[in-house]
Amino acid sequence: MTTGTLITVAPTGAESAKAEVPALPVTLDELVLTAKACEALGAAVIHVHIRDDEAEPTLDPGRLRETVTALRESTDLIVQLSSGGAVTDPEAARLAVLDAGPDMASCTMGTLNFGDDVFLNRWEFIVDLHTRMQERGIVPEYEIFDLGHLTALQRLLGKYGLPHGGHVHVDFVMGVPGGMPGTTAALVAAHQALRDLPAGTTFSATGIGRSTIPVMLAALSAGGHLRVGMEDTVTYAKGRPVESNMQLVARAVGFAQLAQRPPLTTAEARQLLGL
Ligand code: KMH
Ligand code: ZN
Repeated sequence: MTTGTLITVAPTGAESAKAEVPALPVTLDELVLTAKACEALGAAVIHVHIRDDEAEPTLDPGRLRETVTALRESTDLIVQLSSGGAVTDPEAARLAVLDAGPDMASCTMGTLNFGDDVFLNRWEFIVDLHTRMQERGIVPEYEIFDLGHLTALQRLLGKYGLPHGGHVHVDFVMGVPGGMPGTTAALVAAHQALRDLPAGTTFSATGIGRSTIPVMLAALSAGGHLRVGMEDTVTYAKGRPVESNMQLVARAVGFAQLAQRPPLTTAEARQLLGL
C-alpha cells in the first residue's frame, strides 16, 4: 500500500567542517531554528549530530540532553540521535547517547570502509545498542550502508527480537565510498532484500552527494521514505553549494508531492514508526 512520505532531515552530521560549509547548523540555536523551519516545510524526523564550541563533533552527554530538551520544547519533530557519531568516537560514548532519552536512535548494522576511514560497528556492539534500546523504549532506525547489513539485521531480530514498538524501520545510506552505490539498481536490490525482514518493514533512503536525486526518485517510486540534509549533501546542483537544510527539505517535499505521496505529519510518522 502506498502511503505518504516520511521526511527525515539530517542537518549537520559529523563529517563537514563549519569553516568549509558555513551554512551548516552547529550551535544549539542554529539547530533549533533549522528544526522549526524544516518541520514547517514537512519534515517529521530529525537525525541529530551535535558539535562543541569549536564546531567539532561531540557526544557530550550534557549537550545531548540539552539538545533533546530544546528540540522537544520548540518542535513536534521525532528526535532521533545518532549513535554513529564520528568515526573516531569510542563505543562507550556511542552507547551513552541513549542516556539522553531520544525518541529514536540510529543503529548501524555493520562495519564498513568510510572514505579513507573505517566506521566500526562490531556485532556485539550492535547487539548492545539494540537490546538497550528495547529496554529503554527507544525506537531504532537501522542504518543500512550495504546489502550485508540487511542480513545482519535479519540475524539480530531473529536472535534478540523486534525493537520497541514492534515496527522495523531501516534507512538505506547510499553512496558512501565503501558502501553500496547510490543507484536505482542498488536501491532495487536493497528493497528486494527487505522480503527477508518482518512484514511491514519500512525504509527511508538517502544518497550521499550527487546521488541524492537518483536515490530520492528511486525511493519514492519503490514506496520508500526520504532522508535529506546537509549531513549527506552539501552541493544543491553542479557548482551551487546548498544554502540551507530547508532548501533540501523543500526539494524533497516537492518530489514527494509530485509522486502523490505528500509528507506525513509528525503524528502520522509516530504511528508509522510505532512510537
Ligand atoms: N558519521 C558517520 C560515521 C549515524 O549517524 O548513525 C556515522 C553516521 C551514522 O552518521
Ligand atoms: Zn548520522
